[in-house]
Order: sequence, then C-alpha cells, then structure tokens
Amino acid sequence: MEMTLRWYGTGFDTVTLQQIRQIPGVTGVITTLYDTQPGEVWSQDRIHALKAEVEAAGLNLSGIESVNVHDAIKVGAPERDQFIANYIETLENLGKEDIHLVCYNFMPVFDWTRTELARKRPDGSTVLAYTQAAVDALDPEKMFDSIAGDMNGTVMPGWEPERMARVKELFALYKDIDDEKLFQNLVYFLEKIMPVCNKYDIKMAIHPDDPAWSVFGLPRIIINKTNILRLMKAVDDVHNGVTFCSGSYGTSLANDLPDMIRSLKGRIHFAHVRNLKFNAPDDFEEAAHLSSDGTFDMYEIMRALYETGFEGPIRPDHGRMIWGEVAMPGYGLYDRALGATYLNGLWEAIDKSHKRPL
Ligand code: DNO
Repeated sequence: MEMTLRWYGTGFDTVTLQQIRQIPGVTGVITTLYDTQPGEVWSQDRIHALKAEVEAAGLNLSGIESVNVHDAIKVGAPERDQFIANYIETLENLGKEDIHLVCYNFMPVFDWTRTELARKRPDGSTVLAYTQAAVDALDPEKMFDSIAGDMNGTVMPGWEPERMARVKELFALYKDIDDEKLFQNLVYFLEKIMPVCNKYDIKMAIHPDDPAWSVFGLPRIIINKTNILRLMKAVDDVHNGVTFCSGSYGTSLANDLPDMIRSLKGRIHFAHVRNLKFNAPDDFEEAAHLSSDGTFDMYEIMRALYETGFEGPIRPDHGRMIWGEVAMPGYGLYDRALGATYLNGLWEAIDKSHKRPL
C-alpha cells in the first residue's frame, strides 16, 4: 500500500504540498482539478501541469478523487452518451499522463451528507456529525443553507454553491429513478468506459454512498456487501473496482467492514480509512482514527486490507479540527497527519507479525 493524503490543489486547499511532504510515510497525494464541472473534459495540459506540480514537491500523484459523473448519466437521460464520451476523453487524457486510479461516486443530488460540520467534543476538538432526526426535520432545499456557515470559507466536495442552487431541479430529475434504474444506469456507464480503462490500465474505484441509506427519499445503491458484489459481477473486469471507505460503509452498523474487505479481494483499488463513534445507530460523529476513540476496530480493518494483498493508496479520511486549525471541515492537516501516522504504525506492526510470527 501507499500512504497518501487528499489534496484539493493550490488555491483550494489550506494545506500545502510542502506540509504533506513532511508527514512521515506519506509519499503521494490524491487530487483533482477542483474547478472542473461534472461533464467537462479535462485537458491533457491541465492534467500534466497538476502532475508536474505534485512531483516537483517530491510527491506522487497517486490517483484522482474525483472525476465526477454528470447527472444525465446517473438518470439515464438521452444526452448521457455525449457526457460518457466526454468522460472517456478525460480518462484518455489521464491515461496518457500515466495516471491509473480514478475515484468517483454515483450518488444522486448530494454527495456525502452530514448534518453538522463542527460538533464539539469533550476535548474541545470539532468533528463532522450526522443525526437522522436532523435530516428528517429538514427541507432538502435548505440543506445547503443549514451547513454553509460552517465550511470555514472553503467549498466542500459535492456541496458547490452553484450546484446547490439547482437542488430543486436536481430532485425533479430523479423523480422516476429507483434503486434498480440507478444500478442499471451505472452498469451502462461502466460498460461504455471499460475499453478505455483497459487500454490505459485505469482502475475505476466507486466510492460508497454516505450515509449508507436513502436520504430525502433519493435512491442509494452502493451501501452494502450484497450491492457492491452485485456491481462487481455485473461488470466483471478488474478495472471496475472499489474505493473501500470505512467511514461510509461503516455508517450502517449492519456492515461487517473486515468481512466486506475480504469479500472484495482484488477489487479494492483505493482505501479511505477512518473511524466513527456512534451515539445511537442513526447518530454518529467522525472520531479520531484510533480504535479506542470510536466504534470500529481499525486494526482488523487494516489487517483485512493487508491479508487480501491490498496494493493501492490508502488515505486517512476526515480528521477532527484540532489545535486551532481553520480548514475545510474534515480536511485539515493536523488530525489527518496523526491518522496517517497511526495507520502506518498499524500496517508496520501487521507486516512484521506476518513476516516474523511471535
Ligand atoms: C468526502 C469524500 C467524498 C468522495 C466522493 C468520491 O469527504 O470522501 O466526497 O470524494 O464521494 O467521488
């Protein structure tokens, strides 16, 4: 595995490549062209410049998160083929720049959903949190307004103001789309892009829906072992793979995370590893990465990745806001650096105990 950090790019991220370079054991970044819109073709020149910038800082560009999928593809609208053609062109340009991992999601309207971006914990840190009761009490059109004030002046992925201004229109698009239609539209998309992925060895890694259930009555499909294995089978190509996000699949306590990792052996190309602390099954907060701070056994998650021969990038995921840092919620430097160091420590211990059993 390679330990990485997500980086939004110069001008978008409060964290610099130079800071990332100083986190022990972090050798790469997962990044994006943050100012592109879903459906737009990424030019080879811009990809080249991004890669050169990352490499000049002594880091690898280990993958893209995300190349976002246009809603026309998700709902299967007549213009989807044009948007798929654009997506293919972007993949081609990434392939020509020797980039081989693309994380994406197939969530309708909202990307991941949290109801609080700065819940205060007893130690004074703040974290992202989710309460179903808060979602149930909210008009989806007001969702953006309810969290916008806590973004610390940043734009959070999936919560771009231009997009949120069209929430009503987006909801209307999905009115006839149920889980099965969404699944079929995803399969259609993957089948069309597999040839270019094969040509350039680009591993597509679908990010799960977060939380792992329907919000605001919208369909959600990448939520559990049954559905993700169905998708792996439906397009049975190694380039159709998974971003295993422990914090997203883990929102449902019915998901046995180490078991899911083992059942996806060979198809996990990217891992987001973080912990959650549950106060009730539908009220959780994003704890520190350490097992003892939350609900998950992080050792067992890392062990399952290790024992299934996982070779892709791992990134610590959302961190707490600590030590007075002001950054994009979940994406500050300090707690993610602690997370990376902790995950590297677990990996070293697992590796050594496999090579030299006690
Ligand atoms: C949240 C992220 C997601 C993820 C996308 C992938 O912090 O993990 O926004 O990047 O769903 O397309």
